[in-house]
Amino acid sequence: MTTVQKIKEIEDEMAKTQKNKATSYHLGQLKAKLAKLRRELIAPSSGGGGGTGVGFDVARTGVASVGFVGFPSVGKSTLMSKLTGTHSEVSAIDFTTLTTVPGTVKVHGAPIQILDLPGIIEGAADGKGRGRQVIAVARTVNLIFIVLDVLKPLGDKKVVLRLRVREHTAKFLAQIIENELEGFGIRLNKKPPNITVRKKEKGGIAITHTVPLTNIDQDDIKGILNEFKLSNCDVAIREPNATADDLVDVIEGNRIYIPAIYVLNKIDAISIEELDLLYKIPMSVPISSKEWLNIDELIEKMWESLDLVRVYTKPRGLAPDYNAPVVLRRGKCSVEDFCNAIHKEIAKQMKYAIVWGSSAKHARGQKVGLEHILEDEDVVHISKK
Ligand SMILES: Nc1nc2c(ncn2[C@@H]2O[C@H](COP(=O)(O)OP(=O)(O)OP(=O)(O)O)[C@@H](O)[C@H]2O)c(=O)[nH]1
Ligand SMILES: [Mg+2]
Repeated sequence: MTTVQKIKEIEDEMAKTQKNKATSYHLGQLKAKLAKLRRELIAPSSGGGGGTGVGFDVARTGVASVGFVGFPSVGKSTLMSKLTGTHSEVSAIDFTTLTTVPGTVKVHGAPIQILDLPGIIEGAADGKGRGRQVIAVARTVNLIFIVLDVLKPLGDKKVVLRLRVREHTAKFLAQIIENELEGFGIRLNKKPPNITVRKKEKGGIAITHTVPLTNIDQDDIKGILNEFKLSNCDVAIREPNATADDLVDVIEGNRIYIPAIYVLNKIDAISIEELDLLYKIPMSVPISSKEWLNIDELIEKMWESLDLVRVYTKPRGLAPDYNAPVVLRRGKCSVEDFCNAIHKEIAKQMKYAIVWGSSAKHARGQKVGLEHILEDEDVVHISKK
């Protein structure tokens, strides 16, 4: 039996098993088994559908990257070509794009790399088409655009029906793509769960929680730990409404948490009433890449999601240079990171820095050291030894 078949079998068994006190432990075990099989699929050495991003990955430029993921012919390449000015083949035929096509767009002075990817289909994570290579590249980006075609697959439905159906279909199609990414260890618009599992030499299992356990019980937890052969460990749950999946994610540990925006494309071909409904879908931006509608909102949302920190340099006695910010990533935006982004020698030569802006304590500027954390649009002067 192939890994994909084994996964299918466990999924079927889980669907058949009603969750109650008597089955909790067993369901926990099945969840853990599923995660282990999925790990086999992600591993580069496994067969069926090719390895990871080999041949699909491209040189990385810019401070952050955005990957376009979606079914074929939804308009990913049209959007990428127009955003970046880089040519990526467009056609009405499915699977036009065959590999990663990189381009760059400048947003608020920051160069952002855009990766146009081949279309994926349901079953991609299990090795259908080039899905796994595509998703392997998606694992490495800072933001994912899930691009959807709002016209599909409702072309021939009656108008009245279409109105309500569009909203549901868009959500449904988004879910299929999301499942494929999840199957590959990508978690969208989520933070790592606040759960710790600490292995010990002996002493058995101790479970503590600072929040009520609403979606998981002690038996689920024990079932999962047993399947992972964790017989001596401390489990601490601080995540409100933690699920069995959250626990499995923490134990497996190779999950990647990436923000995502649902890009609902081709709104040039729908009515205003339909558009109103699409606006209700969370984390989404309706656009038309062909007619260039609402692209400004998309770029703004992209900028917010990337959460970048622009820092302006101020030479002694001169005004800050607002045209060329040093762009840093949140979580890597100390004065030291700022120095290193300019030149690796600067941090060593620095005596102190003066910072103006939201991270500074007072408006006249604050004297700080290398460890100071900068905020977006701060101005920094480096004083050398
Ligand atoms: N009406 C309309 N058609 C669009 C829009 N954007 C793209 N299209 C059309 O949709 C078709 C597919 O566009 P592509 O950009 O090649 O789609 P893709 O997602 O890159 O497709 P693959 O590379 O095969 O995955 C082309 O015929 C485009 O002209 C849009 O905003 N509105
Ligand atoms: Mg394409």
